[in-house]
Amino acid sequence: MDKMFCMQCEQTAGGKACTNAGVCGKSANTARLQDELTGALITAAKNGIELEDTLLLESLFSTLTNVSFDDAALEKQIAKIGQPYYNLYKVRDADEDTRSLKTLLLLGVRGIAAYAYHSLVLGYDAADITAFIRKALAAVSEDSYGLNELLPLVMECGKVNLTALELLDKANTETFGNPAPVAVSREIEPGAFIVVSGHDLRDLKLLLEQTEGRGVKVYTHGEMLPAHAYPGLKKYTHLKGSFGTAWQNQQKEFEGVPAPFLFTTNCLMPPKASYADRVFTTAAVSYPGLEHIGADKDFTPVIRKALELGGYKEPQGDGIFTTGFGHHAVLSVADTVISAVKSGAIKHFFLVGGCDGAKPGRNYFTDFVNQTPGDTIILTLACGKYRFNGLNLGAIAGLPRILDMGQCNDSYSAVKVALALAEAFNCGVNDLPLTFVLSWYEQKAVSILLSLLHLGIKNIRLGPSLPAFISPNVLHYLAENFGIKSITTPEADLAEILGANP
Ligand code: SF4
Ligand code: SF3
Repeated sequence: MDKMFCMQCEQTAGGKACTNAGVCGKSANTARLQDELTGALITAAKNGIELEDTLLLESLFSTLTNVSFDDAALEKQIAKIGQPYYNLYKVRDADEDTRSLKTLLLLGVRGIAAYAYHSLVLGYDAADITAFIRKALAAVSEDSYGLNELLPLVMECGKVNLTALELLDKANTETFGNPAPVAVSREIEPGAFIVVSGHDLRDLKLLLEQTEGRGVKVYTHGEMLPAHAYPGLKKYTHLKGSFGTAWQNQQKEFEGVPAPFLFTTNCLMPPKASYADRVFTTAAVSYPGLEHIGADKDFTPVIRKALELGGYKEPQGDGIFTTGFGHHAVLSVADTVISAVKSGAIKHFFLVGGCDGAKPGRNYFTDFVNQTPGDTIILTLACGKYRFNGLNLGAIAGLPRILDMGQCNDSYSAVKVALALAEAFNCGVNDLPLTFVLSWYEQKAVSILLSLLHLGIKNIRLGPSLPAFISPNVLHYLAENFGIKSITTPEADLAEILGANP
């Protein structure tokens, strides 16, 4: 018998499932506990027991890839729920299409939970969203459910995720202001500093408050880069710049750095012994042996560690990353964009974004962007942007050709811009010269993909490989109805896209 069964992310073993240990570093025991936690949530939902929203969302968040590796923390969470667990092996033993759709629903719900969690901590009520999560969790346990019952739920999952993204956009912009384009320095100045990773802007804000006047600078890592664009965060002069690149490079990039790292969400990789003493976690992120900052958000241990390590003596690194092109910034120059399209200065838009990962096939996204013609604009978001956000591809109509719209959490911006363009040109989104070329890795990408399908967006290209949990019939359905396809080569894909939409 397999020691575990997990197929939820793109790097799953052999493109099928991790059955012995996770490629991500998750042990079989952790995988079992995450199944039990999910199973306990399913039982509660099935029996109409309304768990508190925070408990529900945080529990689901801790089952996302690269969030919790901590058996004791998971056991504690299971105890808080206090329900017998529904055995997820029942889903795995179902026919392949039922299994595929139930998995899609469950993973989509995990993604939604992550987004709703960030809104909830900023004081935004997510009750409509958690009501759907409960309904979806209960549906996973319905043995009689097949294609007819599950497909509509999977589509509804995309709709609800869009609501969650819209709520998060409201929560972030009302709390921290509208992001504005900004050039973020990649130089690390001498002196004590903290590197903060993940997606949670509230955690960053609290850390900035607690470090103010303490002689400790703060640098963002990975998905935290777009935080520099928010007036409510940028105003802290000790929020200095950006450290490193995407999550999968952390074991290399963290080595020998004289500063602590704080993970507010995914993607945490098992830390190497050489730097484990300086990695801190908070919220749903947890790893055995690492110091965890609790709900009181007292970051004193992190600050103490920064002062103790002292930082670099000389400046390190150079260059910039540009970010902050959220819907507010892009739509404020909508007239310029529209006339550039009308005059032929902009021929095509590509949304190239999503999650990054370690597979060599991900060079596709770098090559693709490098090969896009000079009269095209690349919108990007999430950590997949690190494949090309260091490139200088010039500008059109005063806009850089690569526009970073933010985190995966800011996907609502891309949707809003696409809908506004469609309205301006009086056509449907699918009639726009706009193509989605998405990379996926974990479950938040699954929920975003479902949102794009809910909006009826067609011909999305997905890579580097298709999810292992999509059965041939479900894939056929997605290809027939939405024209979803796998990426091939940048040359062939570009020729096809631009040939079809000159
Ligand atoms: Fe494997 Fe991904 Fe699951 Fe980790 S999260 S165990 S790598 S499928
Ligand atoms: Fe990245 Fe983990 Fe998905 Fe927010 S940080 S996008 S992978």
